[in-house]
Amino acid sequence: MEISMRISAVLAQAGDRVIGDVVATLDQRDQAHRRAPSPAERRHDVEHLFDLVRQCLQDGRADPIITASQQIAADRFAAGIDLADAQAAFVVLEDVLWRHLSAELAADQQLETLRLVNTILGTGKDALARTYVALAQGGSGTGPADGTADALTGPPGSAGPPGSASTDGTAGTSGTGGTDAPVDAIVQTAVQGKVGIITLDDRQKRNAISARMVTSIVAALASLRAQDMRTIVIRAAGGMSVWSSGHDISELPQGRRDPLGYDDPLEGLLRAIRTFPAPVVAMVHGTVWGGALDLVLSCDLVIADETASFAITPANLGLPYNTTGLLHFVGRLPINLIKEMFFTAASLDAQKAKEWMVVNHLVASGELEAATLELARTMATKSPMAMAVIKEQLRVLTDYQPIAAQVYERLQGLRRQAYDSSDYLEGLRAFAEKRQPIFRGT
Ligand code: KGA
Repeated sequence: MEISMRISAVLAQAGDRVIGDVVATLDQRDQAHRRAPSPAERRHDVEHLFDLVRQCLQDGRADPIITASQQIAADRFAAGIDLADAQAAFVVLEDVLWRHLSAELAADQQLETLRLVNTILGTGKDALARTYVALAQGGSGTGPADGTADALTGPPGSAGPPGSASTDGTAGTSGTGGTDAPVDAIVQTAVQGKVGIITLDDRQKRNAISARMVTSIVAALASLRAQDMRTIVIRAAGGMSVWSSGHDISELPQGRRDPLGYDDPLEGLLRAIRTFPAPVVAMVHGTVWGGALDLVLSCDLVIADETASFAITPANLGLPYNTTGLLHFVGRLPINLIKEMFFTAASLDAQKAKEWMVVNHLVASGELEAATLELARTMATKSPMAMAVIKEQLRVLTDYQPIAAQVYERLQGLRRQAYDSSDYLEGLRAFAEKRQPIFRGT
C-alpha cells in the first residue's frame, strides 16, 4: 500500500499535466480519424477516468473503475462509438501515466507502479469491452467473468470475480448510488452476494424509459450476468415516488411509424428481461405508468409496498398498443381487468393490485428492501440451470399464440390507422403541452 500512497502523492501534483497530455494525444488521434467529442466533453471524460484511477489506488481495489466502465460502455455503445474508440482514453492514459510516474519514482518502485496502473486500467478496459460486446450481441452476456481482478494486491486475475467481496451481505462491487457511478448515470448496479441490483435513477424524467435508459439497463443485465448473478432485482432509486413513468413520450415517433415496433428500445428491454436466464424481481415503491407496467409484468416476480400503483395509459395518448405487448398482459392478468385498465387508464392501487395478483407480495414500505432481498437470495441458492430452463419454458408457453399471417396483418392495419390518426398526434401534443387531450376519433 506504501507504493500506492507514493503514486497517489505524485498524481495529486501531476493531475493537470497528465490530463492535458491525454487530451492532446486523443485530440491528435481524432484529427487523423473520425468523430471527436467537444473539448469540454473530452476533458471531462479524461478527468473522470483519472479520478477513478486515483480512487482505485486509494481504496486498494479496482471496483470503482469496473462500474464506471460498464456505464461508459453503455453510453458509448448508445452513441454508436466503436469499441476501439471507446477504449482509446484508457490506452492513452495508461501510457501517459506510466511516463509521468516513471519519471518521478525510484527505479525499484517502477515495476510495482507499472503493475498497479496496468491492473487498474486493464480491469476498466476489460469491463468496458465485456459490456460493449455483450450489448453488441444483443445483451446476451459474455459468460462468467474470468481474469478480471477486483483487488490490487496480486497480479491481474488472481483475485475473485467482481462481486466476490460482497458475500458478507454488504453492498458489493458497484455500490448502488455510491460514488462509483458517473455523476450523470441514470442506472446503477450493485451486487449483494449472488443478487444483482439494478437501480433506475432518472429523477428528472421520473424514470421514463428512454433509449439511453434501455441501453444502460441492458448493459447492467449483461454485466451482472457476466458476474454470475443468480437473481436480479430492478428498483427505483430511494426517495422516488414514481417507479417509472413508462415509455419516454418525447422519443415516440410523431405519427406514420409504429410507435411500438419490434426495434423500439422498450420492446428490446422487455425481451432482454423475459429471456434473461435467471429470475428478475421488480421491487416497486411508487407509481408505475404505461410501458413500465409491461416491464413490471415482464419481470418474474413483483414485490410492492403500499405506495405502489399501476396504470396502463395508451388510451391517454391515442396510442395503439402492440399485439406482443397485449399478449404479455393476456398471459398474466384476467381479461376483464386488462380491459378495465386499458380502457380507463386508471391506476390500480397497491391493495387492488394484490387482490388481482399483479403483485406477488405486498409489504410495508419499511420492509420492502429486506423482503425483496430475502426472496431474491432464496432464489439465488437454487439450481440456476433448472430455473433458467423453467423460465424459458414458461416464456415460450405464454409468449406465443399462433395466428394466421392475414389475421396479424389485419391487426397491424388497424393499428396503423390509429397511429396515423390525428388523435395520436393530439395525444403526444397534449402531453408535451401539459394539458388534457381532445380526441375526435379521427
Ligand atoms: N416521457 C417523457 N418525459 C416524461 C415522462 C415520460 N413518460 N413522464 C414525465 N416526464 C417528464 C415531464 O414531461 C416533466 O418534464 C418531468 O418528466 C417531470 O414530470 O420537467 P419537464 O421538462 O416539464 P412531471 O409530470 O412534472 O412530474 P410529476 O408531477 O411528479 O408527475 C409524474 C407523473 C408520472 C404522474 C407524470 O409525469 C405523468 O403522468 N407522466 C406520464 C405517464 C404516462 O402516461 N406514461 C405512459 C407513457 O407511454 C407508455 O409507456 C406507453 C408505451 N403506453 O402508454 O402505451
